[in-house]
Amino acid sequence: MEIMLEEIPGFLQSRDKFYILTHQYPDGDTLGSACALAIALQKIGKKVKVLCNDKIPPKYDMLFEGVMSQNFEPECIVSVDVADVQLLGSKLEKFATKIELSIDHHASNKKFAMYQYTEPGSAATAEIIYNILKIMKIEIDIPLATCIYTGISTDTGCFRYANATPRSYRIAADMLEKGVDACKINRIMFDMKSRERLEIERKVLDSMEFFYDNKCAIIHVTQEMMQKANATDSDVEGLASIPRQIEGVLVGVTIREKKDGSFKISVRTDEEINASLICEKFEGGGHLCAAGCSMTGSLQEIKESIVDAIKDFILD
Ligand SMILES: [Mn+2]
Repeated sequence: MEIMLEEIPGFLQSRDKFYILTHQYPDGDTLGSACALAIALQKIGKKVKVLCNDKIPPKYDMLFEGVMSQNFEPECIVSVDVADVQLLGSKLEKFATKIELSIDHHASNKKFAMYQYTEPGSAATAEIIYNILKIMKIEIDIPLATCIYTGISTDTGCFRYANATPRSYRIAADMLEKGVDACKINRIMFDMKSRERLEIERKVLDSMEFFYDNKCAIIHVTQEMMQKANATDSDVEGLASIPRQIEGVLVGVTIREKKDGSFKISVRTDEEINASLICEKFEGGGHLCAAGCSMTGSLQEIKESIVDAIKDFILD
């Protein structure tokens, strides 16, 4: 059932031992939100553990600086920024039916938790966490501010995407006033690249194909390409933004082969085309300009189905 934002503090206060679940292929928002909530709950004497299916990429280490690592049996399981239990990944799927509270900003959220709070107007789940901390009157120190700022800046592409609202900027400004080193965070999140990342980018650019009068660009990354570039999952994060950078491209698609041989599709669009509707054709979803889905089959078959699905959106 739905829960109101104002009810969340009472919910959290009435429980003591929390597991906070993040989504697989973690990003700055799921980890920033989870760590911010963990630090806040620790401040009021709760036991908290942040869990993720995947190994945390080193660039996010700073988010965990204020989070204690401890072992205990949970009394309450919370998920943050997780739109669907399938996104928990195989290591966390055992918790799928036990999630008591889900806090999320994806309009496509599958409402799997006992108590669900979804705010699609929020650019990042971290904005919702910020509002919860405000109601709880928790003092925002630098470790907390770092988590919140990182969540908002990463989900808005450093405040460049259409999802960034005046509120996103206001919360970020508040975090700057709390002493957060935004310049350092932005450099780590947006400028820094590993050598492996550059190698995989080189291969991915080679894979690019254009359709519909160059209005649609598709790139792919296979496990074989990743092996040749010695790239890990974190090295391929954010590749989805590449096709849409090209002048005249309205729909950018990234097809990424997962370890199990299935494919993850990321669609990025201009505001005039709804990325979420394209992905819903393949049982996925997301936001207006950024959405995703999963598919199985050969790379060529998948590419053909997607190109076909996009046709109605591009040619009208
Ligand atoms: Mn998010």
